[in-house]
Amino acid sequence: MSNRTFTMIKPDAMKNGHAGAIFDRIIKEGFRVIALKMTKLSAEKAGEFYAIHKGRPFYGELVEFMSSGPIIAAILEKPGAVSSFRTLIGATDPAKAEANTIRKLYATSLGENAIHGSDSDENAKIEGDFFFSGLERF
Ligand code: 3AN
Repeated sequence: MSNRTFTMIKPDAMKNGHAGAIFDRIIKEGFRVIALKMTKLSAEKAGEFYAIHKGRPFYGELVEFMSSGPIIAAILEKPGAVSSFRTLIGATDPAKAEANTIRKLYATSLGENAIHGSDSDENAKIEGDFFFSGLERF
């Protein structure tokens, strides 16, 4: 079990002014920030990041949304980071997310759901490497 995960605060949460509150919550839940940046994905880069979903009916919509505005990307550290962070963000569909999870509090809809969290240690490494070089990690 690795102790790192990768997250993005998505364009809906950025646009709706929730980034500060979300980040504050993440820190209060005991995650240490290893790497952090605000950036904007091109449609091509968003497509690459979500390549696993290519062919799904929502892929085009997802790529369009994720390249629609800035995001904040981060690598976070905590024991059992991947599962602990997935619990903190809640279910993909905010309507089904547990009370007080980040998606329940801040997500707009199933497609525009405020925050990403890696679903495995393997993907956490792939996703962190997608955004950050060694020089950007602390
Ligand atoms: P999660 O982000 O909870 O791991 P995934 O990996 O199944 O969920 O989906 C990646 C992203 O694709 C979701 N965060 C959401 O924005 C979008 N998505 C997933 N399922 C749907 C769906 N049925 N309709 C629209 N968008 C979806």
